[in-house]
Amino acid sequence: MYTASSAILEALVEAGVEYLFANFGSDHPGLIEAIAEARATNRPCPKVITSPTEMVALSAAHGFAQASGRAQAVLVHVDCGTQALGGAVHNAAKGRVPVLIIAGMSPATQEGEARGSRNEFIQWIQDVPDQRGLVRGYVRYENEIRVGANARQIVHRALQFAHSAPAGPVYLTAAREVLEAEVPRVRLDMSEWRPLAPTGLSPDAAREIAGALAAAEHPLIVTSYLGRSTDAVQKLVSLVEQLGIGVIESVPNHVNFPTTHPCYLGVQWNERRQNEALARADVILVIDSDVPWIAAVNRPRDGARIFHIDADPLKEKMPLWYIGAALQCQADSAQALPQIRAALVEFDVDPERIAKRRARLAAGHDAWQAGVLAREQPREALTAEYLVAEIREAVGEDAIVVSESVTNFHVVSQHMRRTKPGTLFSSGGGSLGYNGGAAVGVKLARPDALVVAICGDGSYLFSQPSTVHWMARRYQTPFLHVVLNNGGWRAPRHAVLSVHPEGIAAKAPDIDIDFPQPPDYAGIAAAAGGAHAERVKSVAEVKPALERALQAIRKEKRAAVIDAHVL
Ligand SMILES: Cc1ncc(C[n+]2csc(CCOP(=O)(O)OP(=O)(O)O)c2C)c(N)n1
Ligand SMILES: [Mg+2]
Repeated sequence: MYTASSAILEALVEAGVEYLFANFGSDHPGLIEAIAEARATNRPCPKVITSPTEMVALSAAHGFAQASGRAQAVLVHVDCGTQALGGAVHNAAKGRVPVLIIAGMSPATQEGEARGSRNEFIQWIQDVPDQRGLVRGYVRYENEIRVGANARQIVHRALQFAHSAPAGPVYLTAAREVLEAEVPRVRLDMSEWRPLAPTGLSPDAAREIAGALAAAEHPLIVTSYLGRSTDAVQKLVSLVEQLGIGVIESVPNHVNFPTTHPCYLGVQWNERRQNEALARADVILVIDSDVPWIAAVNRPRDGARIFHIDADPLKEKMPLWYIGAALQCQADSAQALPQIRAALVEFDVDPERIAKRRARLAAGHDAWQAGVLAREQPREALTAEYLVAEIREAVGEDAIVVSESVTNFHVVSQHMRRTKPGTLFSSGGGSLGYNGGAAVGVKLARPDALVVAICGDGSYLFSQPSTVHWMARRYQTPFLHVVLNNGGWRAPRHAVLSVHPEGIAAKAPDIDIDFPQPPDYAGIAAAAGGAHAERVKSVAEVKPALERALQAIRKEKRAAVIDAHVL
């Protein structure tokens, strides 16, 4: 039997989707039957990863796509399962991560008119006016597969959107009868379903930006997610070296530039102080960034010329956004950067001036590096800086780190000191709970890599660790999970202090954000997935705990959780 469900599975296989992160329900008999049939008849089918909660399913697909560049599929149950994806939809959208989400819908008939017609009470309860509206504000494309006959084409159209810049999640639904419908098998030529070809700069724009960078006294590049493309990182290094341009990362969610490079001037986050390099710069190229600076506390100097290149320069889904750019261009950074270099031939670039710039940048880089080194020295109490530096030394430069470290976001960015693109990710969004699922997804995409998730204690609970560690054992994706346990939620305290520094809350003994009786974080993972569990409270305990944890991962293929009590 070849049904619309068989066609959907076939489309996923021919599009290179390896995994279906699935949370099944009464809307899925057609798909479950088609999967069983594919297995029984040795037809190719994506591997099903049973996901006990939807948020973890989508976070895993998010991590997989970050590590591989490829969308996977997430299957959820009608409106309820869609809602249970929760903030993971926000994260995939904000992170511009390709993923295909498929949900069933309540059957459209109630008297047995077609196979799949309603036969359970819940199908009246789960019939809602606008199921797709639940995610419409977040997805790149959404549609209902209304007839089975073109289900395969619709899957490919959805994936085309998911992978075309700016990439993002897409959402398809289908009623139960449609998923059950027998359909003819169509012939498709996959070369007709490729994502949009990447775009470059117009020649005029390339010339204008090249001229400004060449003539600048203190040129600066600010980026957050250029590192989605390894190729772009290499091209950024070439441009920066040629001209002697400083680079800062602003809330990076990728490795955008080797942090040990002499032109690297560090990372900024929510610090409430002016970044010196930003204040000094006379020409600034913002390339692939959502928040290049926070103007109320940290901004370019008056008169600085700002250029902006981005896959999504208008920030189409952000109601408020502007950075005072003289020129904004929609382009792929890996295309745009060599165009700027090529355009430089038209301008006189004084080699002496470039040499001076390089020397000044190297001095700035050394000063930044010295600060990082000083902050990670051991102190009496266990600091996040020291812990992260020890993790860095223990896991090496090829380990892939996912970070959801909230008020320690910048600590992980700085002290992991990544050098290679694709070795550090954060969600790109603001809905906590990405970390554990993402680690499982990264490990599926890169089975040979050592995967490390570093998260806050609050974020650990948000990530549904019982689901995460059940999946980690079930699907053999052991990873190191480090909880930066600072006794609860520090971020809301920072927020209230920033708005009411002298307020009553600032002096109140309890503002309901501490976890005075914390759960046994590592024990949750041990109970749910047999993870190796460690708790460290002092500097001396860190190294041996990391060694034991890595041993458990490498030798016993078990995940390991370190509950680290940090300042
Ligand atoms: C889903 C979701 N709920 C609530 C918040 C608001 N929020 C932002 S930071 C934070 C606390 C995070 O705690 P933790 O992970 O321990 O990091 P810390 O602030 O202690 O560094 C909360 C609740 C959020 N961002 N996402
Ligand atoms: Mg915390």
